[in-house]
Amino acid sequence: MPAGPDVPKDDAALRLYTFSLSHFSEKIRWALSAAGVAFVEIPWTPFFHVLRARRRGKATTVPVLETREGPVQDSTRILLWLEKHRTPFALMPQDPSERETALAIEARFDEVGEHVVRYAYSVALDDAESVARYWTTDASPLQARIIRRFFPAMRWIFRRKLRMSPANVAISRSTIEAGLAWIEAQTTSPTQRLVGDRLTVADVAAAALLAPLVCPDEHPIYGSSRYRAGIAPLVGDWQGRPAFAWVRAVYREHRGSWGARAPKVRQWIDGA
Ligand SMILES: N[C@@H](CCC(=O)N[C@@H](CS)C(=O)NCC(=O)O)C(=O)O
Repeated sequence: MPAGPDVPKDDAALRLYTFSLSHFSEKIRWALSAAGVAFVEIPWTPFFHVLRARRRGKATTVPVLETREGPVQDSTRILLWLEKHRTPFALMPQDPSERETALAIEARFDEVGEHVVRYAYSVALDDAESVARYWTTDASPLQARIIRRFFPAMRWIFRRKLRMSPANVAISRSTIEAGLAWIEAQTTSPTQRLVGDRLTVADVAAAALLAPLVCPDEHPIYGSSRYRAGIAPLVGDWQGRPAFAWVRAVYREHRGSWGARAPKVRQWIDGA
């Protein structure tokens, strides 16, 4: 049985629509937890999310935050909404110049994050069983059957959407490599934060968007044995890099609880 979504218990809380697998969703899941903002996560299933997302925004992407004022789509817009409506939003620096720096770093790693998707899937998509598990983590039994039945077609569509080609994968790898080098140029130790001496949106964005490559223990999918084995050929050269140590340290020190579903999700990915 797929891990399945949690049933929302608190109607007053913000609702966060995600994919369990999505690193842009992880960025917001983490930002909300770290800032102490109550929310209920509702994980969607890829492919079946399209109409639900379109009803709430211009794009089909997650995360989407459902608020009393209406839905907010896009992780950066969600952070700006939180800054305005959940004051003081602890992850956004108050000092204007630090705030600008933090948002510029967040934007930089959003771009790296887009390349992480293409790079990770360049190998992961070859392993149909693993990807079927990632995509059906929160699926209903019918959705899971449909995904498995039509997996080859879905994979083909997905490769086209990602504009997967050897040349583009090479561009993605070098963009990620530049992101790692940038972290290494900014930090002298894994405990250093990117703006000031406290956790900000800059650290959360950089760590969450690199997490599919670094595979921190705290994430139930990226830290699973199955996921780590699949990604290993892509990240072997980077394991000893200070930027990887930095991401691991940010997760260890600041990630806290991923959510009550974490054991179920890990079991779904790694179970027999
Ligand atoms: N700029 C968006 C990017 C989000 C994004 O790319 N989400 C992916 C999952 S990591 C997604 O929803 N893909 C499905 C789709 O595009 O329909 C953000 O910051 O929220």
